[in-house]
Amino acid sequence: MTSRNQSLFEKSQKLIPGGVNSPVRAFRSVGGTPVFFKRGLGSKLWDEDDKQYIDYIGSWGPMILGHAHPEVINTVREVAGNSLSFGAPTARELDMAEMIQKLVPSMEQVRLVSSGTEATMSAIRVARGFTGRSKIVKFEGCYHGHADALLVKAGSGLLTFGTPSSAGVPPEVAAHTLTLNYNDIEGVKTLFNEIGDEIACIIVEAVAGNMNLVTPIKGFLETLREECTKHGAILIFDEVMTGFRVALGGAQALYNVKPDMTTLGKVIGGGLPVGAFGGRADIMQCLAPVGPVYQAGTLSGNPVAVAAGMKTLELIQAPSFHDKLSASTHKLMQGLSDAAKEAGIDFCTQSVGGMFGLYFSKTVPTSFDEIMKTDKEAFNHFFHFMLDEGIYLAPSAFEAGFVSAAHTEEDIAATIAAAKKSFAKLKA
Ligand code: KE4
Repeated sequence: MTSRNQSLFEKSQKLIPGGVNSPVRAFRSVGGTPVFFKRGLGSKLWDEDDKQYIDYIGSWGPMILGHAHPEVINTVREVAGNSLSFGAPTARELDMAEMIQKLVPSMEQVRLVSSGTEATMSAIRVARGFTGRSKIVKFEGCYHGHADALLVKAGSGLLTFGTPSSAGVPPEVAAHTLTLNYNDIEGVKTLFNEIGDEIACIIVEAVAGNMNLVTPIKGFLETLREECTKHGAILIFDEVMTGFRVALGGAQALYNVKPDMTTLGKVIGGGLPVGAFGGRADIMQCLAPVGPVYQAGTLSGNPVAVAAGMKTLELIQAPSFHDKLSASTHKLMQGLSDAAKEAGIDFCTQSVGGMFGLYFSKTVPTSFDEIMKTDKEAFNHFFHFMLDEGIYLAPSAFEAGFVSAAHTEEDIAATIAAAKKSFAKLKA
């Protein structure tokens, strides 16, 4: 009997490319039919066939409180009644700017946008406008949204002039993007020794979550800071995923490295479209209408989205919120690792705050190359076995997972029990 998911997917592919509004949702990496959801509450989701799942994607990070948190929903209901948008300044945007500065002190000035992509695209433009330089540096395996300059993949080797990893990106645009290997401290030093004074900025996921989870090795972030300072380049921490997730103050608080600029998204909107970029006031003063770098947005600072974000940021400041989130995430990781060990499967895990990585490999990867050597096929089978058990993991071996404050001890236990069954099927 065709499920509603299948019939919806067949229809949606006729009107929406790949049947989805964002590629990773299409299950192309893991195969099978994507799940169409209609309702979420706390840690749970229900699909169009009324099947229940424990959700470990949380909309790719925003749902840190869990789905349909009553206080967030009530706030949205209240604010929406006063109009959905003005296209003019509101006091609430000032409240959000003050909240961001309180939680991320390096963001002396901030501008709100409507997505992480807008935030990183704008931050790059400001860095180029402030320095007068064109070259930017990113790291292979890091994803910063789909702005042209950032859809660039390295060739082989430590240093390469970028070639586009997407059609439609002119080679002339990609040529300004240099790509290094994440955690390659010597590669960073070599590049800056050679052309440091031509580099406008480095943009980096201070904890990488878009090649699966890869954490910075000791000295990596510090080296980026030192080299940027020495050569007058701007250090941008893309904390769209890590902001308010790995710690209340983000990765920069966790690792005590201060970037010149930071980009935010996801949690900051609580599930509604909010992004932000900001940093040193002298840099941000380059922005129109004060300075020569143009950037704009009809719905930037949208009152309803900002209200949802403000309520979310308020609630995650509850006493020991992040300690509890880290503890439940760690407990899940430990349980999954133990289950794999019992089954004799090469599998390991790691977590940072409320985000985690699952790896079908003997050791935790610390680089893109090591990630690419993990057993993708084993992950894909595991993903589907877990999905059958009602556990919704990221549909790709190259994504991080997310736990919310709504995940209970029972959820963690049920997930570990489902993993035991799934590992047994893998062994069979
Ligand atoms: P958005 O434009 O999707 O709001 O943000 C782009 C972005 C920027 N920076 C980082 C570190 C990010 O992780 C993202 C988006 N993350 C992906 C998950 N891997 C979003 C999911 C999707 O593309 O559908």
